[in-house]
Amino acid sequence: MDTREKLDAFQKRIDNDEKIEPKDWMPDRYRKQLIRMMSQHAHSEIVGMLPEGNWITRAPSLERKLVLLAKVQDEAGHGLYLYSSTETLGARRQELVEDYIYGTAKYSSIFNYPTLTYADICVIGWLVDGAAIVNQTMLAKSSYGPYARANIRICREESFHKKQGYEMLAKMAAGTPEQRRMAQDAVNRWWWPTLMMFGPPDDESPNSAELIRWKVKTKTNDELRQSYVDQMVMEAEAIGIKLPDPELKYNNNTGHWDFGEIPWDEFWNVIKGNGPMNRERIKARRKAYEEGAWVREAAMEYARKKQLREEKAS
Ligand code: FAQ
Repeated sequence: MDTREKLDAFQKRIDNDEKIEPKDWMPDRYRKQLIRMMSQHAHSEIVGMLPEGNWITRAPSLERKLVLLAKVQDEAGHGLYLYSSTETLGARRQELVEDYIYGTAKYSSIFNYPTLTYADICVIGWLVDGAAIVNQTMLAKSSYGPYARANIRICREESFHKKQGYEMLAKMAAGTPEQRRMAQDAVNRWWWPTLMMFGPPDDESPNSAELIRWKVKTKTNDELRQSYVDQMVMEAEAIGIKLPDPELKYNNNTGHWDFGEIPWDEFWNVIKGNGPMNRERIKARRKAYEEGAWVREAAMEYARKKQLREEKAS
Protein backbone atom coordinates (compact mmCIF):
# COMPACT_ATOMS: atom_id res chain seq x y z
CA MET A 1 0.00 0.00 0.00
CA ASP A 2 1.23 3.51 -0.69
CA THR A 3 1.06 6.18 2.00
CA ARG A 4 -2.31 7.56 0.82
CA GLU A 5 -3.87 4.10 0.99
CA LYS A 6 -2.34 3.48 4.41
CA LEU A 7 -3.71 6.79 5.69
CA ASP A 8 -7.18 5.99 4.37
CA ALA A 9 -7.11 2.51 5.92
CA PHE A 10 -5.95 4.02 9.23
CA GLN A 11 -8.75 6.61 9.22
CA LYS A 12 -11.25 3.86 8.41
CA ARG A 13 -10.15 1.90 11.48
CA ILE A 14 -10.56 5.03 13.60
CA ASP A 15 -14.00 5.75 12.13
CA ASN A 16 -15.02 2.15 12.96
CA ASP A 17 -13.97 2.73 16.59
CA GLU A 18 -11.17 0.17 16.41
CA LYS A 19 -8.34 0.62 18.90
CA ILE A 20 -4.88 1.33 17.50
CA GLU A 21 -2.22 -0.81 19.20
CA PRO A 22 1.56 -0.19 19.48
CA LYS A 23 2.63 -2.47 16.61
CA ASP A 24 -0.03 -1.22 14.18
CA TRP A 25 0.88 1.18 11.39
CA MET A 26 0.10 4.78 12.33
CA PRO A 27 0.88 8.16 10.74
CA ASP A 28 3.99 9.82 12.17
CA ARG A 29 1.92 12.80 13.16
CA TYR A 30 -0.52 10.61 15.16
CA ARG A 31 2.47 9.10 17.01
CA LYS A 32 3.96 12.56 17.61
CA GLN A 33 0.72 14.04 18.89
CA LEU A 34 0.22 11.11 21.26
CA ILE A 35 3.76 11.34 22.60
CA ARG A 36 3.26 15.07 23.23
CA MET A 37 -0.07 14.71 24.96
CA MET A 38 0.57 11.51 26.91
CA SER A 39 3.96 12.67 28.19
CA GLN A 40 2.49 16.02 29.25
CA HIS A 41 -0.15 14.05 31.09
CA ALA A 42 2.53 11.90 32.78
CA HIS A 43 4.57 14.96 33.81
CA SER A 44 1.41 16.53 35.25
CA GLU A 45 0.73 13.55 37.47
CA ILE A 46 4.29 13.70 38.83
CA VAL A 47 4.46 17.48 39.28
CA GLY A 48 0.94 17.25 40.73
CA MET A 49 2.37 15.38 43.72
CA LEU A 50 4.22 18.51 44.87
CA PRO A 51 1.38 20.86 45.95
CA GLU A 52 -0.28 18.06 47.95
CA GLY A 53 2.95 16.53 49.24
CA ASN A 54 3.56 19.91 50.84
CA TRP A 55 0.80 19.12 53.39
CA ILE A 56 1.53 15.49 54.31
CA THR A 57 3.43 16.43 57.47
CA ARG A 58 0.75 18.94 58.47
CA ALA A 59 -2.42 16.91 57.88
CA PRO A 60 -4.89 17.59 60.70
CA SER A 61 -5.18 13.94 61.88
CA LEU A 62 -3.59 10.54 61.38
CA GLU A 63 -6.56 9.47 59.23
CA ARG A 64 -6.19 12.53 56.99
CA LYS A 65 -2.46 11.90 56.73
CA LEU A 66 -3.03 8.30 55.60
CA VAL A 67 -5.58 9.38 53.01
CA LEU A 68 -3.29 12.10 51.64
CA LEU A 69 -0.27 9.78 51.53
CA ALA A 70 -2.31 7.23 49.59
CA LYS A 71 -3.54 9.89 47.17
CA VAL A 72 -0.07 11.28 46.46
CA GLN A 73 1.20 7.74 45.95
CA ASP A 74 -1.65 7.08 43.50
CA GLU A 75 -0.58 10.12 41.46
CA ALA A 76 2.95 8.67 41.22
CA GLY A 77 1.41 5.43 39.96
CA HIS A 78 -0.57 7.34 37.30
CA GLY A 79 2.65 8.98 36.13
CA LEU A 80 4.23 5.55 35.81
CA TYR A 81 1.35 4.00 33.81
CA LEU A 82 1.44 7.01 31.52
CA TYR A 83 5.22 6.97 30.97
CA SER A 84 4.99 3.23 30.25
CA SER A 85 2.18 3.73 27.74
CA THR A 86 4.10 6.57 26.08
CA GLU A 87 7.09 4.24 25.75
CA THR A 88 4.93 1.88 23.64
CA LEU A 89 5.16 4.60 20.96
CA GLY A 90 8.96 4.34 20.86
CA ALA A 91 9.65 7.33 23.12
CA ARG A 92 12.41 7.08 25.74
CA ARG A 93 11.32 7.91 29.27
CA GLN A 94 14.53 9.64 30.22
CA GLU A 95 14.30 11.97 27.22
CA LEU A 96 10.68 12.76 27.98
CA VAL A 97 11.46 13.62 31.57
CA GLU A 98 14.48 15.73 30.66
CA ASP A 99 12.31 17.52 28.11
CA TYR A 100 10.24 19.13 30.82
CA ILE A 101 12.72 19.51 33.64
CA TYR A 102 15.46 21.03 31.46
CA GLY A 103 13.53 21.85 28.28
CA THR A 104 10.19 23.25 27.21
CA ALA A 105 7.73 20.34 27.42
CA LYS A 106 4.59 21.29 29.29
CA TYR A 107 2.72 19.94 32.29
CA SER A 108 -0.70 21.02 33.51
CA SER A 109 -1.03 24.72 34.35
CA ILE A 110 -2.95 23.86 37.52
CA PHE A 111 0.10 22.66 39.42
CA ASN A 112 1.74 26.07 39.28
CA TYR A 113 -0.45 27.45 42.06
CA PRO A 114 0.43 27.32 45.77
CA THR A 115 -1.38 25.33 48.47
CA LEU A 116 -1.74 27.92 51.22
CA THR A 117 -3.96 26.12 53.74
CA TYR A 118 -5.23 22.60 54.34
CA ALA A 119 -8.49 23.61 52.64
CA ASP A 120 -6.49 23.72 49.40
CA ILE A 121 -5.93 19.97 49.75
CA CYS A 122 -9.70 19.41 50.00
CA VAL A 123 -10.25 21.65 46.98
CA ILE A 124 -7.58 19.91 44.89
CA GLY A 125 -9.36 16.60 45.56
CA TRP A 126 -12.76 18.02 44.67
CA LEU A 127 -12.08 20.53 41.88
CA VAL A 128 -8.76 19.42 40.34
CA ASP A 129 -9.43 15.68 40.43
CA GLY A 130 -13.01 16.52 39.41
CA ALA A 131 -11.75 18.31 36.28
CA ALA A 132 -9.22 15.55 35.59
CA ILE A 133 -12.02 12.95 35.71
CA VAL A 134 -14.19 14.84 33.21
CA ASN A 135 -11.22 15.05 30.83
CA GLN A 136 -9.91 11.53 31.41
CA THR A 137 -13.27 9.76 31.18
CA MET A 138 -13.26 11.03 27.61
CA LEU A 139 -9.63 9.93 27.16
CA ALA A 140 -10.52 6.45 28.45
CA LYS A 141 -12.28 6.07 25.08
CA SER A 142 -9.28 7.34 23.14
CA SER A 143 -8.36 5.54 19.89
CA TYR A 144 -4.89 4.56 21.17
CA GLY A 145 -5.34 1.33 23.17
CA PRO A 146 -2.58 1.73 25.80
CA TYR A 147 -3.63 5.32 26.57
CA ALA A 148 -7.32 4.42 26.80
CA ARG A 149 -6.58 1.52 29.17
CA ALA A 150 -4.28 3.65 31.36
CA ASN A 151 -7.05 6.23 31.68
CA ILE A 152 -9.66 3.66 32.69
CA ARG A 153 -7.54 2.71 35.67
CA ILE A 154 -6.60 6.31 36.47
CA CYS A 155 -10.25 7.42 36.45
CA ARG A 156 -11.20 4.76 38.98
CA GLU A 157 -8.57 6.06 41.38
CA GLU A 158 -9.31 9.74 40.67
CA SER A 159 -12.99 9.12 41.49
CA PHE A 160 -11.96 8.06 44.96
CA HIS A 161 -9.73 11.15 45.28
CA LYS A 162 -12.57 13.40 44.29
CA LYS A 163 -14.95 11.83 46.81
CA GLN A 164 -12.51 12.19 49.68
CA GLY A 165 -11.78 15.83 48.73
CA TYR A 166 -15.48 16.61 48.54
CA GLU A 167 -16.18 14.91 51.86
CA MET A 168 -13.41 16.90 53.58
CA LEU A 169 -14.57 20.16 52.05
CA ALA A 170 -18.19 19.46 53.04
CA LYS A 171 -17.03 18.96 56.64
CA MET A 172 -15.06 22.22 56.56
CA ALA A 173 -17.94 24.09 54.97
CA ALA A 174 -20.17 22.92 57.82
CA GLY A 175 -17.55 23.67 60.49
CA THR A 176 -16.55 26.73 62.52
CA PRO A 177 -16.70 30.20 60.89
CA GLU A 178 -12.88 30.03 60.45
CA GLN A 179 -13.11 26.63 58.71
CA ARG A 180 -15.92 27.91 56.48
CA ARG A 181 -13.84 30.95 55.58
CA MET A 182 -10.83 28.76 54.71
CA ALA A 183 -12.96 26.46 52.55
CA GLN A 184 -14.52 29.36 50.63
CA ASP A 185 -11.18 31.14 50.22
CA ALA A 186 -9.59 28.00 48.72
CA VAL A 187 -12.49 27.58 46.27
CA ASN A 188 -12.20 31.26 45.29
CA ARG A 189 -8.53 30.80 44.41
CA TRP A 190 -8.80 27.45 42.59
CA TRP A 191 -12.05 27.84 40.63
CA TRP A 192 -10.74 29.79 37.62
CA PRO A 193 -7.48 27.83 37.28
CA THR A 194 -9.47 24.56 37.19
CA LEU A 195 -11.51 25.91 34.28
CA MET A 196 -8.20 26.56 32.49
CA MET A 197 -7.14 22.92 32.89
CA PHE A 198 -9.32 22.02 29.89
CA GLY A 199 -7.09 24.09 27.61
CA PRO A 200 -7.72 27.23 25.55
CA PRO A 201 -11.08 28.02 23.94
CA ASP A 202 -11.83 25.86 20.88
CA ASP A 203 -11.09 28.65 18.42
CA GLU A 204 -7.59 29.04 19.93
CA SER A 205 -6.79 25.33 20.25
CA PRO A 206 -4.42 24.36 17.41
CA ASN A 207 -4.38 20.62 18.24
CA SER A 208 -8.07 19.86 18.79
CA ALA A 209 -9.26 19.37 15.20
CA GLU A 210 -6.57 16.80 14.39
CA LEU A 211 -6.93 14.98 17.73
CA ILE A 212 -10.69 14.78 17.29
CA ARG A 213 -10.40 13.50 13.71
CA TRP A 214 -8.23 10.68 15.09
CA LYS A 215 -10.50 10.21 18.14
CA VAL A 216 -7.61 10.75 20.51
CA LYS A 217 -9.97 13.35 21.99
CA THR A 218 -13.67 12.85 21.37
CA LYS A 219 -14.84 16.16 22.84
CA THR A 220 -13.52 19.68 22.52
CA ASN A 221 -11.95 21.73 25.32
CA ASP A 222 -15.06 23.95 25.59
CA GLU A 223 -17.47 20.99 25.60
CA LEU A 224 -15.61 19.37 28.49
CA ARG A 225 -15.32 22.67 30.38
CA GLN A 226 -19.08 23.15 30.09
CA SER A 227 -19.90 19.68 31.45
CA TYR A 228 -17.52 20.35 34.34
CA VAL A 229 -19.21 23.67 35.20
CA ASP A 230 -22.69 22.09 35.01
CA GLN A 231 -21.63 19.36 37.43
CA MET A 232 -19.74 21.58 39.88
CA VAL A 233 -22.49 24.18 40.27
CA MET A 234 -24.74 21.54 41.81
CA GLU A 235 -22.04 19.99 43.95
CA ALA A 236 -21.02 23.40 45.35
CA GLU A 237 -24.60 24.27 46.18
CA ALA A 238 -25.13 20.97 48.02
CA ILE A 239 -22.39 21.81 50.55
CA GLY A 240 -23.06 25.54 50.86
CA ILE A 241 -20.02 26.69 48.86
CA LYS A 242 -20.33 29.65 46.51
CA LEU A 243 -18.50 29.54 43.18
CA PRO A 244 -16.73 32.90 42.67
CA ASP A 245 -18.43 33.91 39.44
CA PRO A 246 -21.24 36.50 39.56
CA GLU A 247 -22.13 35.65 35.96
CA LEU A 248 -22.97 31.98 36.63
CA LYS A 249 -26.54 31.61 35.46
CA TYR A 250 -28.68 28.70 34.27
CA ASN A 251 -29.58 29.10 30.63
CA ASN A 252 -33.03 27.65 29.88
CA ASN A 253 -32.38 27.64 26.14
CA THR A 254 -29.16 25.60 26.23
CA GLY A 255 -29.82 23.60 29.40
CA HIS A 256 -26.35 24.57 30.64
CA TRP A 257 -24.85 27.05 33.11
CA ASP A 258 -23.43 30.19 31.50
CA PHE A 259 -20.26 31.44 33.14
CA GLY A 260 -18.07 34.55 33.12
CA GLU A 261 -14.94 35.31 31.11
CA ILE A 262 -11.96 33.10 32.02
CA PRO A 263 -8.78 35.17 32.63
CA TRP A 264 -6.96 33.72 29.61
CA ASP A 265 -3.97 36.07 29.96
CA GLU A 266 -3.21 34.37 33.24
CA PHE A 267 -3.40 30.93 31.56
CA TRP A 268 -0.97 31.85 28.75
CA ASN A 269 1.36 33.42 31.28
CA VAL A 270 1.37 30.28 33.45
CA ILE A 271 2.03 27.92 30.55
CA LYS A 272 4.92 30.15 29.43
CA GLY A 273 6.55 29.43 32.80
CA ASN A 274 5.57 32.59 34.68
CA GLY A 275 2.92 31.28 37.07
CA PRO A 276 3.23 31.73 40.83
CA MET A 277 4.99 28.36 41.39
CA ASN A 278 6.53 27.36 38.01
CA ARG A 279 10.12 27.98 39.03
CA GLU A 280 9.75 26.27 42.38
CA ARG A 281 8.10 23.20 40.82
CA ILE A 282 10.86 22.78 38.23
CA LYS A 283 13.53 23.32 40.85
CA ALA A 284 12.01 20.59 43.04
CA ARG A 285 11.75 18.16 40.12
CA ARG A 286 15.35 18.84 39.04
CA LYS A 287 16.60 18.20 42.55
CA ALA A 288 14.70 14.90 42.80
CA TYR A 289 15.89 13.83 39.35
CA GLU A 290 19.52 14.63 40.02
CA GLU A 291 19.55 13.09 43.50
CA GLY A 292 17.87 9.97 42.10
CA ALA A 293 20.53 9.39 39.42
CA TRP A 294 22.20 6.62 41.45
CA VAL A 295 18.89 4.74 41.73
CA ARG A 296 18.41 4.79 37.96
CA GLU A 297 22.00 3.69 37.41
CA ALA A 298 21.65 0.82 39.90
CA ALA A 299 18.37 -0.31 38.32
CA MET A 300 19.88 -0.26 34.82
CA GLU A 301 22.89 -2.23 36.02
CA TYR A 302 20.64 -4.77 37.71
CA ALA A 303 18.59 -5.16 34.50
CA ARG A 304 21.78 -5.50 32.42
CA LYS A 305 23.20 -8.22 34.69
CA LYS A 306 19.88 -10.06 34.79
CA GLN A 307 19.74 -10.08 31.00
CA LEU A 308 23.34 -11.39 30.81
CA ARG A 309 22.48 -14.20 33.27
CA GLU A 310 19.41 -15.13 31.26
CA GLU A 311 21.36 -15.14 28.01
CA LYS A 312 24.03 -17.40 29.56
CA ALA A 313 21.41 -19.77 30.90
CA SER A 314 19.58 -20.14 27.57
N1 FAQ B 1 -1.74 23.28 30.97
O1 FAQ B 1 -4.32 22.84 21.22
P1 FAQ B 1 -4.57 22.70 22.68
C1 FAQ B 1 -4.34 15.65 36.85
C2 FAQ B 1 -1.21 23.70 25.92
S1 FAQ B 1 -3.69 15.39 35.32
C3 FAQ B 1 -0.60 23.38 30.25
O2 FAQ B 1 -5.97 22.83 23.14
P2 FAQ B 1 -4.60 19.90 23.31
C4 FAQ B 1 -4.24 14.54 37.84
C5 FAQ B 1 -1.20 22.50 24.98
O3 FAQ B 1 -0.34 21.50 25.47
C6 FAQ B 1 -3.93 16.90 34.46
N2 FAQ B 1 -0.62 23.46 28.90
O4 FAQ B 1 -3.92 21.34 23.20
C7 FAQ B 1 -3.95 15.04 39.19
C8 FAQ B 1 -0.75 23.14 23.69
O5 FAQ B 1 0.65 23.37 23.73
P3 FAQ B 1 1.71 22.47 22.88
C9 FAQ B 1 -3.30 16.84 33.13
C10 FAQ B 1 -1.82 23.42 28.29
O6 FAQ B 1 -3.53 18.92 23.53
C11 FAQ B 1 -4.95 15.58 39.97
C12 FAQ B 1 -1.39 24.52 23.76
O7 FAQ B 1 -1.67 24.77 25.11
N3 FAQ B 1 -4.15 16.15 32.22
O8 FAQ B 1 -4.83 16.69 37.05
C13 FAQ B 1 -3.02 23.28 29.00
O9 FAQ B 1 -5.56 19.67 22.19
C14 FAQ B 1 -4.68 16.05 41.25
C15 FAQ B 1 -2.65 24.60 22.93
O10 FAQ B 1 -3.68 23.76 23.50
C16 FAQ B 1 -3.75 15.91 30.94
O11 FAQ B 1 -2.64 16.24 30.55
C17 FAQ B 1 -2.95 23.21 30.39
N4 FAQ B 1 -4.04 23.11 31.17
O12 FAQ B 1 -5.51 20.00 24.63
C18 FAQ B 1 -2.66 14.95 39.72
C19 FAQ B 1 -4.74 15.18 30.09
N5 FAQ B 1 -4.03 23.27 28.12
O13 FAQ B 1 1.74 21.11 23.51
C20 FAQ B 1 -2.39 15.41 41.02
C21 FAQ B 1 -4.23 14.94 28.70
C22 FAQ B 1 -3.48 23.40 26.89
O14 FAQ B 1 1.15 22.40 21.48
C23 FAQ B 1 -3.42 15.97 41.77
N6 FAQ B 1 -4.19 16.12 27.90
N7 FAQ B 1 -2.15 23.49 27.01
O15 FAQ B 1 3.00 23.21 23.02
C24 FAQ B 1 -5.26 16.70 27.31
O16 FAQ B 1 -6.40 16.30 27.50
C25 FAQ B 1 -5.01 17.82 26.36
O17 FAQ B 1 -3.65 17.78 25.99
C26 FAQ B 1 -5.35 19.24 26.93
C27 FAQ B 1 -4.93 20.29 25.88
C28 FAQ B 1 -6.85 19.35 27.15
C29 FAQ B 1 -4.61 19.52 28.23
